[in-house]
Amino acid sequence: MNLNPDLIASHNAGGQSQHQRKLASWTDLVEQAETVIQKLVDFQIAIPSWALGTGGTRFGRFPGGGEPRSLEEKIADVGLLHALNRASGAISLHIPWDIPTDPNATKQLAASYGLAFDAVNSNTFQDQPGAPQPEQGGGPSQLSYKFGSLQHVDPAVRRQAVEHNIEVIRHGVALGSNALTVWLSDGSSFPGQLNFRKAFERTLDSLQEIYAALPDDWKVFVEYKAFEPNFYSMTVGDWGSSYLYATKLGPKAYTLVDLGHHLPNANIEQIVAILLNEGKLGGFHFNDSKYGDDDLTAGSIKPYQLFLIFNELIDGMDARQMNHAQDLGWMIDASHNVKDPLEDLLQSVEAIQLAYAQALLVDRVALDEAREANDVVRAQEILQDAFRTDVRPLVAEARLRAGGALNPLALFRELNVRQQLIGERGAKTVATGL
Ligand code: LRH
Ligand code: MN
Repeated sequence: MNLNPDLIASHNAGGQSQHQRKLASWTDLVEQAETVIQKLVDFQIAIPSWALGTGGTRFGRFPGGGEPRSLEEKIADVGLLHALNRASGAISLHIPWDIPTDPNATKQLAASYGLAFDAVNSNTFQDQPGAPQPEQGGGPSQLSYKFGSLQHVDPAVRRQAVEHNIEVIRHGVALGSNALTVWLSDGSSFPGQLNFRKAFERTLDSLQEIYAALPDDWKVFVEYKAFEPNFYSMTVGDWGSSYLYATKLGPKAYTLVDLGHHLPNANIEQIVAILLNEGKLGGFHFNDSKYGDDDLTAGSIKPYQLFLIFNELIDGMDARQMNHAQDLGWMIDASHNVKDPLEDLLQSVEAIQLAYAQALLVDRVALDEAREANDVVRAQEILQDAFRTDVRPLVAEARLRAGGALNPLALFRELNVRQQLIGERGAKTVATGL
C-alpha cells in the first residue's frame, strides 16, 4: 500500500511536542545520541517474504484477512512497513514460494518502495507442488526430498537439489541480491536411519557444487538448526557443523544464526562472538522463542539476550573494522499466529533497533578495564546500565529524520490498514510461506 507522506507528517506533527520532551532527556549526552541516531538511520533489517501471512501452527491456522495474494502485494506490504519505520529497506525472498516471474518489473516495483533484495532462500525441504511422487510411479522430472536433499543417498535427488539452488541464485542475480541462504531439513527421525559421516560428506559435496555456481561478489549462508519435532538428527545441526561446512567451502561461505535454532539455554551471544572472531558469521534470522523454533516477535521473550547478542556484535565488528549496516545480513525470520503479521514485524524491527541502540551505549573502555580487573560487579553494572537506558526517543528520532513515523504501530492502527487490505484483498486470502 502506498502511504501518503502527508499522513505521516500529520501523525508526526501530533506527536512532536511529546517526542521533543522525551528527547530532551538526551540533551546532555548529545554527541553520543547523535552517533546512535545516525547508526540507526543506516541500519536496515530485511523482511522475510514468507512472513506476511498468518501461518498459524501445525495444529491450526486463524487467517487475519487481507493477506498478500502475490509477490507484488508482498512487496507492497513490505513497502508499507518501510514507509512507516524507514528501517525495513529490504525483502528476503523464498523460492519457490515467491518466484519473480518478471524480475525487472519486480525490481522496479520494489525500488518504487525504496526496497532492495536481501538474501534469497532455497527450499529443498518440500516437494514442489504437482511434482509426481516416485512411489506413485512419478516421472524423472521431480524426485522427492522425503529422505533429505543435499544429503540424499540417491545422487539424482542430490543433483535435483543442487540444480534448484543454482536456479535460486539465478533469480537472485536478476533481482540484484548478493547472497543465498541454504537451510536444510535434512537429517533423520530414528537412530540407525542415517550414516552421519556419509550424510555430512554428501551434503558438503552438494554444497561445493552450489558454491561453485556463486557469482564472485556473492555469499552463501549455511543456516543451522538443532531440531524440529519428529527429528532425531539434523545434518546441519549446530554452529559447529555450519562452521565446518562454511570453512571447508571457502571464503564466500558463512554461517547464519537463526535465534530460534538452538538447544534450550544455548549461549547464543557466545556463539556469535566466536563465529565473528573467526570471520565466519554471515548474518541473522532474528526472532524469539520460549522453547523451540517458535518464530515469535524479536525481543518479546528474551530482550536481554538480544541486547547481549548486539553487545558481542558491536565488540566483534569494531574489532574487525566492519561496517555495522553493510557487513552482516540483518534479516527477520518469523511466523504469525495470533498477531497481525505487519504489526508483529513492526514490533520486531523496533525491538532489534532498541537492542542495537542500547548496545551502542556500552562504555567499552570501562567494560574492558573492569574485565581485566576481574571486577565482575562493575562489568555487569556497565552492561545493565546500557540495557536499562530508555533509547526509544533515539529510535523515534532516527525514524523522524529518515522520513518515517514517530510511532509506526499507532499510525498503522490509526489508518486502519488491515481493514483497508481486507477491503482490497478479501478476508480469506492466503499468503504463500509460513
Ligand atoms: C527454518 C527457517 C529457514 C527458512 C524457514 C522458513 O526453520 O528458519 O530460515 O527457510 O525457516
Ligand atoms: Mn530461519
